[in-house]
Amino acid sequence: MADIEQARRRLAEAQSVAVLTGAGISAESGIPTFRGAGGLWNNYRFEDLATPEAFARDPSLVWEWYNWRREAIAKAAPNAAHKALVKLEIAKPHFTLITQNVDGLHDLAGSGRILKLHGDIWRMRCTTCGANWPDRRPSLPKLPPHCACGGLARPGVVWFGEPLPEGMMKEAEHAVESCEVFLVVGTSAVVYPAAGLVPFAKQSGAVVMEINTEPTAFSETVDFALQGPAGELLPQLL
Ligand code: BJW
Ligand code: ZN
Repeated sequence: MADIEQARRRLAEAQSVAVLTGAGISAESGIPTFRGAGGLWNNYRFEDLATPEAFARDPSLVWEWYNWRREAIAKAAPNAAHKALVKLEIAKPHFTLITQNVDGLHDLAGSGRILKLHGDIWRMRCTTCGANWPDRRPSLPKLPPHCACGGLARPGVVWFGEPLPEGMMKEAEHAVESCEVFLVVGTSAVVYPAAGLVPFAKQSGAVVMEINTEPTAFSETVDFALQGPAGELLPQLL
């Protein structure tokens, strides 16, 4: 409890804050995480579903999985943690939200600018002409979907082995380098380059606070490792 009180004070004093979120922030909205208890990768092999090779092999299988996830995500609403970050954004002169999540719950909560490092499940991209468009339909009527040009469409997300959206990591690094407090919420911090932002923040002199229900590889090295659900701890921290 003393820890959270001290963290709360440090956060209140900061003018410049950057936040990195992961699947854990949406767990309380009912969206499964990837790793840990109930994680998607316990039941599915990412090599079959979340790589460009998997999509080239079997686009329909990959799309069935993404369609199932779209249906589940469409039923979910932002929770107290997503909402707390909107309040934080309003309160701070300098604020950057960096997320690994593709679920769009930060948008629905009302966050302004979001650096979506791993893309957006509600966007599509054409594998032929490169067109890129939003599609909010919870369930797609015909799989696999196609572009107006006739090319095969893919989910607008970043799979293993693919580069992150152009320039986005640079923007994230810039925000992390110049923040006073770096808040890391609900990520196992094992997927790079996103995970590298945590040690980078420390090296750049930020106070690093982690909120997670479990210890992570970085819990020992951060300034505050707050253990508990984000939907409870984040509102307490503000
Ligand atoms: C709670 C909670 C509650 C629960 N409250 N907390 C060897 C070494 C280093 C790197 C590599 C390597 N081999 C390959 C790589 C690179 C690879 C990588 O990092 N692999 C590692 C896994 C080893 N990275 C990549 O391939 C990336 N690209 C890249 O490196 O490109 C280089 C390149 C350059 C130029 C040309 C070509 C290439 C891309 C990574 C893409 C990741 N994609 C996914 C899928 C996205 C689409 C989709 O959603 O389907 O992104 S994988 C998945 O993991 C998803 C997530 O964004 C990402 C991170 O997961 P996250 O958010 O941390 O979730 P979890 O589930 O892991 O953790 C949840 C946490 O919440 C847990 O800790 C819980 O305890 C906690 N929690 N409830 C608070 N209520
Ligand atoms: Zn096209």
